[in-house]
Amino acid sequence: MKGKGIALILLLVLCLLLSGCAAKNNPGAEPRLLLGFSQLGSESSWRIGNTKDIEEKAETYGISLMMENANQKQENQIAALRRFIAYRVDVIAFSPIVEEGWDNVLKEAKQAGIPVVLVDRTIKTEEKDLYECLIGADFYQEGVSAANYLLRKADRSGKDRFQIVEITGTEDSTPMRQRHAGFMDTIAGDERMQVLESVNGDFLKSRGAECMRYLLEKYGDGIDVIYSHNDEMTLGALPEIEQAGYMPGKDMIVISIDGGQEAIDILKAGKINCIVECTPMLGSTLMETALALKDGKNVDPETHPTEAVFSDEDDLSQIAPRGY
Ligand code: GZL
Repeated sequence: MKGKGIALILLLVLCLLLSGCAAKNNPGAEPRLLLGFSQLGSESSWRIGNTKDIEEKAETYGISLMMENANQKQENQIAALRRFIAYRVDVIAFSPIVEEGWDNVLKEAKQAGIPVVLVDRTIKTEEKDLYECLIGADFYQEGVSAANYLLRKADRSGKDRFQIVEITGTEDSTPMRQRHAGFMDTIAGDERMQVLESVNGDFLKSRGAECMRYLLEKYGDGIDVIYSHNDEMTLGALPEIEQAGYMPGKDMIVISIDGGQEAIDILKAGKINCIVECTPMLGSTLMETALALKDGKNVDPETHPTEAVFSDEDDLSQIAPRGY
């Protein structure tokens, strides 16, 4: 009996805390719904901007948000989803760190009758109807855009050989798989393009530096192009290129993805040649989708934000402040 009493008290405390949260989000009125969101981590400026946008938009839309940060661990995300199910939230949303391994917990959400929204990244599953929709970038297109920039630059240069190194994001994540595929499919068949090696930087600045050090030691001035799957790893790689005696953006073409303020400023300084935008501002679409699902409305299976490409082909003075 004693254990049950403690559990009841804890649940009561949690409800009081959440109602306080609801009051903050939407003073004077009941929250419109309770959204459980599992964020995968805080590995990059992109991720931090994404988290901030989701928190701000929950407040704007009067939605009570239970957010849990998984610190880059899939098991933490699965545990968070189970807590959301136990708490009987109205809608579950999460950004899956990798594509595989979600079937069991998503079947539990389905059995509990709680709709699930994928944010930013997707999952691979043989099961049907484990989630309602995906809100996130078209990463394959981002890879295509990166490669198309390189092909245009190659055409202008008149050179007949471009040796490429690739620093990839988190293994088996959607952006890593699709940014790689989009880029490689686009350069395939162009005899000028030769990929020397792809190494995994896990979307982290420190790992981007390690990868670049390794690649410079192995290939040195044989490197003509660095294709990096996110700005964080690019920011780690640039000092390594300079310490090895090369000028990034001049001696080596640097292509990156995300488009946060720090990287855009370095693009303007000429040390990065091209940044493919990947917006983290997915909060409004997520809140509108959650409200539609709560009301039993149909939602689009996939929503891809419109994204730009910023490069040394453009007038970079026109780029508005990035907000992440
Ligand atoms: C892309 C997102 C990626 C970013 C990285 O939508 O999943 O994860 O490109 C982040 O910066 O780590």
